[in-house]
Amino acid sequence: MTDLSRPVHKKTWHLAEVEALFALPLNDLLFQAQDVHRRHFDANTVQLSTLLSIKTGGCSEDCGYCSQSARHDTGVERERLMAVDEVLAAARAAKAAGATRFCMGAAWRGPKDQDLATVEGMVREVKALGMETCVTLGLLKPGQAERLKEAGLDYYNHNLDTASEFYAQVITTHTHDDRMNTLARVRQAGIHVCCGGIIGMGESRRVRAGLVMELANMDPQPESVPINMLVKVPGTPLCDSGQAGDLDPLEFVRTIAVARITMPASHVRLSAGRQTLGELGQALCFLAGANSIFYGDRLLTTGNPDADADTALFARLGLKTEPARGLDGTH
Ligand code: SAM
Ligand code: DTB
Ligand code: SF4
Repeated sequence: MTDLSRPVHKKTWHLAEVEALFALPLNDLLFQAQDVHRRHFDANTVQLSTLLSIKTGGCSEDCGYCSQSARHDTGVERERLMAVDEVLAAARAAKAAGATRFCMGAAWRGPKDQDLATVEGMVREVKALGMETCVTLGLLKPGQAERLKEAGLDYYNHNLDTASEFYAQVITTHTHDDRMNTLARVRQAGIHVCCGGIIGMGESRRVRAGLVMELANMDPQPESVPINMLVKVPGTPLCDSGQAGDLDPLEFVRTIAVARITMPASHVRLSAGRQTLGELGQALCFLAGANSIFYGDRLLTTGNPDADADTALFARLGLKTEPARGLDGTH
């Protein structure tokens, strides 16, 4: 099992190298990805995280894929920040269903200090259940990551979403550099980094390779790398404009494999899009080196396979689930 506390040093990836991986015959790419996967992980074990939207909709940002932007008319109802006891009830249910990590997401550009105090309470209580904790709250100001660390936060999710060259075509209210600054603050505070992106937004293969290259060149590499397939939500610019087009699901499988090869010790999470991929598509993603999923019948505002369907799929594939870590973050 990999030791997340040990710095993993690695090569610098160049765009042409990452593009060359994408261009391999699929069988060769999957073979390489499996080889790398088996050298770093048990190939038949998957980690389960359950998501909860603790503050929904009404976000100031204009992310072109997002159902929760106040600028997009998607029918998502705005909800205020949840109370700690409601969050705790959901975390208990997730634990009982077999999740080891509980991820709390808020539709904010970034947290206000007062709201952060409430989230700190959530982190403390979820951690006390014996679960790993993760939050995704947007951009952090100096000092906020330290407060979360102090509350017991294990992971902060903050995605690059797409390569820097394509960023402004998807989001204009903040920049790729703003995201990098928050990631540096999270790392500096000693919190594990969960950072990935979205595939299927109408980007080229070069952009997909650029995203993976940027993730793989972080030093240290993110411990967790969620790869999302765009969920097309009516009312969002990426859905309504038709810009996203239809992604070949094998291109998504390739992206997982390239992430696995370039980030050998990271958990690569098969994230949004599992309902679209279906069971054979998901099986290919596991073969390509995905070893983590979001577990539970909702992501933030959209659907996800239900727990029974996942249990049945794991049984068919002979997959086991990763046991919970100790409260100190070690195995
Ligand atoms: N507001 C915070 C932020 O932007 O970091 C946290 C929540 S935001 C919804 C978390 C991530 O969900 C985004 O960075 C994006 O990668 C993913 N996401 C949101 N909507 C999506 C969609 N329609 N399809 C796929 N992924 C999506
Ligand atoms: C991530 O990379 N994917 C998750 C989690 N991090 C927060 C969110 C997916 C959201 C999909 C669209 C929705 O349900 O609103
Ligand atoms: Fe807001 Fe996050 Fe959605 Fe962007 S992705 S609109 S920051 S909730």
